[in-house]
Amino acid sequence: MGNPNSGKSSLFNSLTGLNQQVGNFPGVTVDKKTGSSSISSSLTAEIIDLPGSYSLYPKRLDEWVSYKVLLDQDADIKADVVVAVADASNLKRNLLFCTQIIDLKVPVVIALTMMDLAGRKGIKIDIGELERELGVPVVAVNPRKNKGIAQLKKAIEQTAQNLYQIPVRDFIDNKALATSSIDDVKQHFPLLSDYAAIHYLINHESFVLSGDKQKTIEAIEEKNKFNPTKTQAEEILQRYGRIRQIMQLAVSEPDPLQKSLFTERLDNLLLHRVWGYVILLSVLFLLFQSVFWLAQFPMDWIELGFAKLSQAFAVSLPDNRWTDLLINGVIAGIGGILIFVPQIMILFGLITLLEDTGYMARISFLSDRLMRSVGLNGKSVMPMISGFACAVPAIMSARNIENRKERLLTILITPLMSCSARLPVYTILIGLVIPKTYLLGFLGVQGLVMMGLYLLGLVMALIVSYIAKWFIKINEKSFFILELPTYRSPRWANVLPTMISKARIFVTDAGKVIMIISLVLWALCSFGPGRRMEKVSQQYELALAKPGADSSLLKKEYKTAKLENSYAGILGKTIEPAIAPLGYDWKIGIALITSFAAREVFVGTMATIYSVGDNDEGSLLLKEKMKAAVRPDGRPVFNLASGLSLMIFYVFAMQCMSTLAVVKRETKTWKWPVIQLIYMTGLAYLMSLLVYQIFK
Ligand SMILES: Nc1nc2c(ncn2[C@@H]2O[C@H](COP(=O)(O)OP(=O)(O)OP(=O)(O)O)[C@@H](O)[C@H]2O)c(=O)[nH]1
Ligand SMILES: [Mg+2]
Repeated sequence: MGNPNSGKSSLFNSLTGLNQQVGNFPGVTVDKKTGSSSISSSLTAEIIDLPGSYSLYPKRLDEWVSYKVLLDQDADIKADVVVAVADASNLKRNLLFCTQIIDLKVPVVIALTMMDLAGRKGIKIDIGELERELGVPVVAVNPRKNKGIAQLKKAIEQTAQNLYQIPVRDFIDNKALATSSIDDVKQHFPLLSDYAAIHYLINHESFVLSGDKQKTIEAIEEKNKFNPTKTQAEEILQRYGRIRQIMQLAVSEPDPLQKSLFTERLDNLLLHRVWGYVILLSVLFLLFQSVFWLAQFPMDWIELGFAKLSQAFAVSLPDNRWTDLLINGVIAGIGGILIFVPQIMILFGLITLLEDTGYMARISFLSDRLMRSVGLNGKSVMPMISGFACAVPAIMSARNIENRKERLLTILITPLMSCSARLPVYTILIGLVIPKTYLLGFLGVQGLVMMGLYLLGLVMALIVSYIAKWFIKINEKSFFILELPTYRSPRWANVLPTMISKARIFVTDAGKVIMIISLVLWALCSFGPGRRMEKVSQQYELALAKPGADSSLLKKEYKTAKLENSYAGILGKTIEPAIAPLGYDWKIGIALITSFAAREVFVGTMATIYSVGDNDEGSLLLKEKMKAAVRPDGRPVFNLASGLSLMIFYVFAMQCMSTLAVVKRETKTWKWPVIQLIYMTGLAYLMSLLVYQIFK
């Protein structure tokens, strides 16, 4: 446990060897995460990483997670030892939470992180003295460098074996706060400490207690006229009084005015009222340009590699159904997934850099005013930016927004941010219909369009929020308090593993879905209702058998006819009337249906549809195949109008089951995911219609 951004997850990773997400931003962890660590040769511990909290007065959802564990209200977790992580460079504030935990009379070890930063600030901490004052073991650690971990494990082991006495004296005068109430509560709950009893009085409604016990506590409150607000305020005052004494004894701090820190000097520029925004925009611009530009090389290699591979198989294997399945089902599917790995890795590498240095928190700060004007909060920025990666974790990270209305709005608009699953769709369509030219010699038009699509999602998110805020009736006071972390050099050793792990998640999670859908699709494209397929094959076999027939043309027609009469074709044809006004034909219709569960399936579907029954002729590259596709009247299927319309559709449409599921989980009702599905799909349809009709 500990304050946000104090290094808990880093320590968790050091102890367990796992790779829990770490970032220089308060509120990275929003749920509990478990791992195991061998503490000594005879003791293995289950370590639980928890969300950060500033005090034992939980407001945000993620703070409740930790609070429940500490007060023994979590059904799954009973903590034997609490490791309270305290940021040594902000010790005073961190001690508030630490002393609260100690007063609960649970076994505690304090892990002091950021000693290096404290040293740089000129802060000197007498650890022995601090230990004496707090009455619990204190160990200096640096989880970034794996320092002090052995000592910490030792302290954990000894605490678990009860080698330390739990301090008897409280840091505050609990009795003075609520004398008779505490005694009354303890009559019914004899095992509680005085301080825990106060928390029973304040928060018992959220505890798992029988109806009788609830009534008992309420009666006690009533009888003693217990005033929670006053008690809290009084407690904080007393605690800070005591912490001041401890600090005087154990810590020497230089005059804060004397030394202006690197972070402060940098913030003068990066948070400047003009330059701050100029720099912010340039950073974002560079981010997207590099994603597009850097990734294009490995993407070309992967695409070509797969094309070569399927060609090799086509030549060497017998021409039958199974070869077709291998080449056009399996290989097309895998290739369709792997090609996006470079872009995903580069995007995440760069975002990790921004998070690690601490600049991400500044982005929140800079954009709070804009966010506020549309009903959001500076803290909505972090979920929105994570939304560029994937809406699922992004929506969960909205838990650290205090205000319920702002949190709900953030959840509603986050899926409009272009997630990594849309990237494949954008990439292939841009490559298809946007010329590869440069403005002023260096601004790539394709890159600009890509950035435009991302911006479009972002701007629409703000507009939707502005409109939706009038319809959501929750009245709560809103505020924006965000701790600006100190700038740190990124952990380079962490950037590559993060990139790899994101790629792996994409390949395995999305990959599974894409693979399965590709295989199902291959079957749907290859088979059809018996009679219809038979009729088609009879008709073409006859025509082909005729002497002097143009066999290559006939063969092509035959293939198209087979696809049209397959199950997939029939499905696509059925919805064609609805999507024709958007410029889509029935083949795209099939892709819209299959990608309903997950957007990234679009490209795999295209790959399958355009290659079924097509092993040896024409170009190998999907892009070329799509480029060559024509409508019955001879016009190309993918031109500027239909390409743009399709891109716009994917910017807005809610094509993701996982997102709907997580929104249901976070809002605890089906109402919001349903609203989201309807408004996003409606928006997508209207905007694509508009774009197609304009560019047609
Ligand atoms: N200089 C320095 N940086 C550290 C140390 N420990 C952790 N960090 C950095 O502090 C930042 C926050 O670390 P996290 O482990 O994500 O913090 P957390 O407590 O889990 O944060 P939340 O999940 O947001 O509550 C990261 O950038 C770490 O690399 C340390 O001892 N010294
Ligand atoms: Mg964390």
